Amino acid sequence: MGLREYTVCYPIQNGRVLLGFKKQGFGSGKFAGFGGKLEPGETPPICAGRELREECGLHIEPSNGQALAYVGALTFIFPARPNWDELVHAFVVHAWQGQVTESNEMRPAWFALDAIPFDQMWDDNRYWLPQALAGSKLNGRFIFKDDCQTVHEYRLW
Ligand code: 6U4
Repeated sequence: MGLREYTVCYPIQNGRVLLGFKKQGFGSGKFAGFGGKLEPGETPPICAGRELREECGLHIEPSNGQALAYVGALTFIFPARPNWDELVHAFVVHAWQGQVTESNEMRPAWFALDAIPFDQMWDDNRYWLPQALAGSKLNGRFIFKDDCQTVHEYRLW
């Protein structure tokens, strides 16, 4: 069986990134990008757009080919909890419509690109997110320690 697939996306504008403080579910209590599980039949970009709308109210115009930029695929492995293993398709969002709105799941907040709260995010973010927000395409594989919170080792390519 393949890994469960998710998306995560990060809106950026004017030197700032929009993150969400996750109020419930997997990763609650952390700041994270917006995203969730691929539904049957969804492509990663469609899932990314749906989750962005559901979680913070922003709408991506499908006809704008520049709006959503694919970063790459990130694999997260939790040896202590194999049922958490996942493949996450990451995106940067450059254009949208609508107003940022709090949802049941996420409280959105803007952060300057040089003041991202890595200590309150998934530990892997510090290793790949700055490059991704700067425009790099990258894939990664992260293996977490038995605490399921700290990156034990990782590879980017
Ligand atoms: P359910 O409850 O399954 O309907 P859903 O919104 O589909 O919720 P959710 O919120 O559990 O899924 O998705 C998890 C989110 O967390 C996805 O956007 C992927 C992201 N994520 C999980 N592990 C991550 C990690 N190590 N680093 C990261 N994002 C991660 O940056």
